[in-house]
Amino acid sequence: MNTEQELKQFQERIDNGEKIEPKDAMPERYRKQLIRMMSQHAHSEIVGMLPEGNWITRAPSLKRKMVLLAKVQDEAGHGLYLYSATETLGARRQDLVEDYLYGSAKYSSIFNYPTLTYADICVIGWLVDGAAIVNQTMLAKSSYGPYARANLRICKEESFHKKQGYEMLAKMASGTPEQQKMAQDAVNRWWWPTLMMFGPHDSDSPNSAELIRWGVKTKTNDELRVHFVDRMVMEAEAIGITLPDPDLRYNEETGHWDFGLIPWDEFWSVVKGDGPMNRERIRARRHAYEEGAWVREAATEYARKQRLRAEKAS
Ligand code: BYC
Repeated sequence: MNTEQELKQFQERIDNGEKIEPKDAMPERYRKQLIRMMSQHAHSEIVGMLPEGNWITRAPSLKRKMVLLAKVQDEAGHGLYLYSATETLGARRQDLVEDYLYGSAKYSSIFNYPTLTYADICVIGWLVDGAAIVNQTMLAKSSYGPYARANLRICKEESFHKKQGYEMLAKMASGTPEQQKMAQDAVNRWWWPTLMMFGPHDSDSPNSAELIRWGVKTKTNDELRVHFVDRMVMEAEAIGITLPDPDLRYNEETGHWDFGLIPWDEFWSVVKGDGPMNRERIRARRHAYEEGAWVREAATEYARKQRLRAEKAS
């Protein structure tokens, strides 16, 4: 698809709110942008299992252990839907995975921070999954059908993730002075990195304009961030948590909460690989990938034999 006329027809389909499906004609750049963004999303879900997985054996009760185990398994499922959805664009999963393990593909900055106490698990559920819901509810309206449908399903599960985190945090915030301190400390550490999840300011976001024109994103990074802060201010107040931003103020004119300067130097340093846990996360994922090679080989061989058997029988 290259001619002016074809590009115009494609844009008309987008503007009419039609979904683009895998076998439809699409500009090469649209396909490339989707592969970049969807695979980054898939890698994030998989890397995102590490900070919480670290606490499964130390969850404070059987109930909390079961909830955390279920949540971490859900994240694996999200990664798998998203890799499958990316494969509908002609990408090979192995290439995508190897590009982030040994190449330059990105994953969400948020997973490069450590989980120091159990309160971090509560805060990941509340803030990180809360931010993911805001971002992915928008992506569930994306112009690319498989990505939109994957996000719809993911959001249903994220909603349980956020609720369990908020419920635990509310309990901790009304517990002993020590528990209250732990809860507040975790919020203080995760607040700014969570705001960074939405990406750079719109003025520094090279991809946003194109993605919005093609309906892949339907809201900008800043619009989503403002929406998220508005929701979190109320939720924090309801459980007696203070958000660590002295500049947080309600703006009567805009009807939104204004907030302070995001530490962008920290964001870019994490994105470039120099965050507190970047090396550790990549090391853990490489180890799992390399140690799991025999499982992939066995599954491929099993599938080949099944196919041969089915062909002989038909
Ligand atoms: N971290 O032009 P921009 C979860 C990069 S997991 C790292 O604004 P775009 C969960 C960006 O890639 C859900 N990199 O980009 C799992 C670009 O670089 P490249 C995670 C970032 O695409 C387990 C450059 O900066 N969610 O919920 O328009 C447990 C310029 O940015 C980040 C997703 O992955 C970042 N935060 O917008 C718990 C959502 N931000 O690629 C929870 C899907 C920006 O040009 N992705 N960069 O080299 C998106 O919505 C969009 O891709 C972004 C960025 C908003 C992230």
